[in-house]
Amino acid sequence: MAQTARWRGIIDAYRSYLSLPADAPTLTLHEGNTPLVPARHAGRGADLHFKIEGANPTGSFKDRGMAVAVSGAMAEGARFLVCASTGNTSASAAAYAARAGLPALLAVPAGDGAVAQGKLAQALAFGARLVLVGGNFDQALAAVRALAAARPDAALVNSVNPLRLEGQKTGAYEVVEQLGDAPEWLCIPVGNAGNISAYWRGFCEYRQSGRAGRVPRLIGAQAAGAAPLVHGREVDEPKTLASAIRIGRPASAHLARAAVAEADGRFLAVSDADILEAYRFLARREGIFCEPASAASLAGFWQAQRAGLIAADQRVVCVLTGNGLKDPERAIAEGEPTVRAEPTAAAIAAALPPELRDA
Ligand code: AN7
Repeated sequence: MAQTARWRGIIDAYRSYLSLPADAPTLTLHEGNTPLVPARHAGRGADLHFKIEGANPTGSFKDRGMAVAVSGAMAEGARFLVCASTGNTSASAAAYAARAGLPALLAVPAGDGAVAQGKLAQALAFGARLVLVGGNFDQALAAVRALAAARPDAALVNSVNPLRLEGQKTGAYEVVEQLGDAPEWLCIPVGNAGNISAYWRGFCEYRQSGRAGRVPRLIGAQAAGAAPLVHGREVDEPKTLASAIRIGRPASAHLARAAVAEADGRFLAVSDADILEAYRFLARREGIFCEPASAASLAGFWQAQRAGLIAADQRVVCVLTGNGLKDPERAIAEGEPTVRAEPTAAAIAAALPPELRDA
């Protein structure tokens, strides 16, 4: 692995592995090189690790793909970036657009809770033009694809842009480098189905070049109300509290299906209750604050373990795709009630649980 002390992002580390035009600049916010943290309790007998993609510059894995896609857009001379998003793609596009000096046009679903607040805040902070579309993500994506097809001066930076998956496959490279080989299983949330396809490509490339001795089996975790790949048919009105993966017509469904078939993997539907249980467990028992969509990977792991698919001592990686701060409203809703107190030691100590009130 490129040395951590001089880490300068994924293009610097992996350019020769990326199908990026030779004249493309190295646009970077030093994304990648994220921690792989062993679970303390969540493994329940398995050798479980978390890939903390929330540690990326804008708080999600999208930065890996965006660095490459926006570098490519600069090489092409694009005049603006455009994307549809459930929030993280737009936050990342806005940041890299700012860095590149390009305008960003972001189409996100309108409506209460359609996009988590932190992601909207990021898009606005980075100065992007935010368009609230009267429809869901799938409709917004269809619209921006049409827009980009009619505008040769636009760079579409959704994961239908091949450079996005090129960047995102570096997550798999890092997992292999951090563990010394691929894990036996990789569990990952699936929305538009780009990231699972990118990880699979990364693992296959590392096995082919001899850097890895094996490829993992894949668990693609979808929210039960937005699980087209589990049920084999598109979902017109996807529903889940995990707004990042509220997607009914995944653009990379074909790639993801092929990946899971080759990997002898599974797509699993996890309920919102299971997602919340994993979300709370990660924060309260592991000290890891991810967003609800990311917790779907742990919920998927637990489901596969309960079903006997994953054996007791196997090595597993759950990709935690986004930072918990992306969705502050969910965190606050799930928190313990707050209490008010006068500014005295006794009043504040009274908030301790009964068994801790006396020294
Ligand atoms: C935290 O931002 O689709 O299956 O528009 O934000 O590659 O889509 C986000 C997806 C998982 C699913 N976890 O990845 C968007 C968007 C988080 C995400 C996914 C997303 P894909």
